Amino acid sequence: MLTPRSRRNAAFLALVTAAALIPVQAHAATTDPTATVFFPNPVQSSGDQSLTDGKDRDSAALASAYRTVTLTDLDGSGTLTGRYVRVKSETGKPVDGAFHFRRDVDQFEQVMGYYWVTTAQHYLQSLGFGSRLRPVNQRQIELRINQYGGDNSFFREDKANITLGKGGVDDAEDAEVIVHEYGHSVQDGQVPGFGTTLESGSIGEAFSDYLAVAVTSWKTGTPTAAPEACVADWDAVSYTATAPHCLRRLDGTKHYPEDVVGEVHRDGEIWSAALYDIRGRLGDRLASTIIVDAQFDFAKDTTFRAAAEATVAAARRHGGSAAESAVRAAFTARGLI
Ligand SMILES: [Ca+2]
Ligand SMILES: [Ca+2]
Ligand SMILES: [Ca+2]
Ligand SMILES: [Zn+2]
Repeated sequence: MLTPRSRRNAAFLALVTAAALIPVQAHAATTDPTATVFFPNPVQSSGDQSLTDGKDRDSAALASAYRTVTLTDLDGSGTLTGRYVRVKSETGKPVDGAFHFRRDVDQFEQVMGYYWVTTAQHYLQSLGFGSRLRPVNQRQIELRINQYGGDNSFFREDKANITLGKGGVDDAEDAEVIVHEYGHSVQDGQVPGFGTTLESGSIGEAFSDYLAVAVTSWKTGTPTAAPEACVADWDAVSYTATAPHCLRRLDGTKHYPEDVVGEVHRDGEIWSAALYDIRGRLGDRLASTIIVDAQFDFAKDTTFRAAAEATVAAARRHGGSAAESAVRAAFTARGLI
């Protein structure tokens, strides 16, 4: 029997129950927001090597390069703050609640930075890092877009953070530049302070180029209109005269030691060609699993030879003797073992 008091309590409880349900329903109805990005960059997606920066102007020729995607892992604040990256812009207003911009608006690069860093982390997780394998760089990094005058982006090892500049084509308009910088963060996450010498620094540049291609091919499909081995096809239109426009390539013919010139990006092409060869022999998934897992065993001042041996050992762990011989053959072909 319900007394007036218990009837009131029942009514109150019903209200409480309803109130408690509302946020749950609202939360369930909330979907991750959509955003506009390049996928991964206009030259790679269109194959049009004649596209130019045009001083950051948007144009009809670029219309087909935009793609609607979903932003995941956001903290719900409306800003580009999420599990794996927090975007801090030093140019333009910070993004707040809306994520659809074109390239002539500064917020476009902020959205690109958020989306592609998060995508790169998802790629690593898709290989099993953070589940069947140990996590790789599962921390919130900071990504800055600034007016740094030179055409360069860089990784600040003291903070594991990324700065993307705006020289030529804005660096963050090319997913491969973003993921390249994230590659340095990944290596720092695995071996703090990694890359203190010419050879270890070259491995850093090489792995970052490799990751840029692996992540973008994983997300957007193997390019059909541009060479897959070409890194930063869009950013490179500002500083390369010949097509295809590439910052660097993963399929060069450099050989150790006679092609060493003493500069990390150029010498890195010896290492990145070996990584790309491994990927060609074993497929993306096994190759990247081996390559990334091996890096946990690198000294921060590793030599090419020691790193190659660690990668061969990782190949044996993950793919047995067949993978081991494939990886050894790729390094042997470059003179690295
Ligand atoms: Ca721009
Ligand atoms: Ca640039
Ligand atoms: Ca590319
Ligand atoms: Zn780099």
